[in-house]
Amino acid sequence: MKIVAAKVVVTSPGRNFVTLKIETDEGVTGLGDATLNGRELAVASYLTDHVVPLLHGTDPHRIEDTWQSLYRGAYWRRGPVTMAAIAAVDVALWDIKAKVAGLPLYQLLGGKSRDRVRTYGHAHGNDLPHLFDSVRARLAQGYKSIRIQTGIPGLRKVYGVRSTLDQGNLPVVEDWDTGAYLRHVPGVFEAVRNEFGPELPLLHDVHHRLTPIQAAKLGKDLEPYDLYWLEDCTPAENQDGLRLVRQHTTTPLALGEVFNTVFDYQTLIQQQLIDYVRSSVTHFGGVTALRKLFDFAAVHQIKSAIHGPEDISPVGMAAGIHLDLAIHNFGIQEYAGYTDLTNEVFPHAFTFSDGYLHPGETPGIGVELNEELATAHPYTQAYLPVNRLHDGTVHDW
Ligand code: EZ4
Ligand code: CO
Repeated sequence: MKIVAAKVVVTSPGRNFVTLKIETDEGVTGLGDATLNGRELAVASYLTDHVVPLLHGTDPHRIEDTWQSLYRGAYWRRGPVTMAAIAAVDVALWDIKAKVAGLPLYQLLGGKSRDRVRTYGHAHGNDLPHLFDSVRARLAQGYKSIRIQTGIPGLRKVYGVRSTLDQGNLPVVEDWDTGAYLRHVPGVFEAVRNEFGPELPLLHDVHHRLTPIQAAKLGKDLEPYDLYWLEDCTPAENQDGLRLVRQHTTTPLALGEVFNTVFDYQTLIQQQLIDYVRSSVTHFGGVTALRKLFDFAAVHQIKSAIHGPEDISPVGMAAGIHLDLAIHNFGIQEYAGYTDLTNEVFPHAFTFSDGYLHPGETPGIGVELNEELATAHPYTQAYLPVNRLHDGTVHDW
C-alpha cells in the first residue's frame, strides 16, 4: 500500500479548522486535524510545503517510522506548528490503518477500558445569575461535571467568560487585574456550591495568569469548595514553579494544553507535581505521541484530561475519544461541542449523550470531510485576544 496524494483543507464554518487528507493507491483515505488557533496558515504551509512532498510513495502502515522521521528528520524539534503538522499525519495514518483493519481505532489501541467517556462542559457568566443560568443549561444538556469561569468586577472583558474571538480583525484587548481576580473567585465558588450542592464536580481554568505563590494562595482559598481541578494555574514553562503550588494546596492540578512534547512535562510528571495532563492529540504530535505521554503519566498515578475546546476540529476530537475509551488512566474529556454547520462539514460517528461521549463503531476514527461545504466556507483571519493590565502592560492569559 502506498500514499499517492495528500492535501490540506483550511475551512471556516464559524471558526478556522485545518485538515489533512491522505489518499492511498487502494482508495482508502485518512483524515488528520492540524488546527492551531490563531496560527492556522503556518501549519497549513508546514504541511503543504514541507511534509506532503515527503509522504508520496511511502507505506501508510508505517506509523511509528513516519512519526520518527518527521520529528527527527526535520532537525528542528518540537514547537506547536511542527507538532500539529506531525499530529495531522499521524492521525490520518491511524485512520487509514483502522479502516483497512475494518475496526474503530480504539480496537487497535487495545480495545475499550470503559463503556463511555465522561466529559465536562463550560459554564460562564459575568455575574452570579448569568453563571447559574449557564450551569443549569449545561446540566440540562446532560453534563455531569462543569468548568466555572466568571467575570471580575471592574474588568470589561475576561477570556473564557464571553466569546471575544474577533474574525477579520486584529486581536481584541482584554483587561486583567490579578488582585481583583484573587479576591473575587473564592466567593463565586462558595455561591456555586451553595446553589448546586456538594456533589457536582467543578473545575476552573486560570489560563496561566498567576505566579506560583499567587496560584498557591488561590488553591488554598478554593479548598473548601472541593474542586475537581485547578487548570493552568501558572505558566508551566517553569516546571519547578508547580512544586511551590503543590506544597501549599491539596486542590488537584491540571496542566499542559499548550505543551507539545513529553519533555515539557518531564519534571511535572516524574515529581508528581500535577494530577491531570491536558494535552490533545492535535497539538501533541498525534495518537502515537499522546499514548506515550499517558503511559508515562500512568506510572506516576496521573490521569488524562484531553483538551477539547471548539478550536480542535471534530477530527482531532474523535481521535482523542478513541484514546479515552482505550487507556486505563483516563480521567475526563473536555467537550465544548460544535455548531450544526461544523458537524455538517465534519460528519462524525462519535456521539454525546447524558454527559458522555462514545467514538462510535465506524472503522477508522469515524469522521468524514464534506469538501464542497468546507470549500464554501474559506479561511477567515482570526486572532486570540491579548490581555493588558490597567497601565497597558501585556499580561499572561
Ligand atoms: O483557551 O483552546 O481549556 N480550554 C482552554 C481553551 C483555550 C483555547 C485556545 O485556543 O483553555 O479554551
Ligand atoms: Co484551558
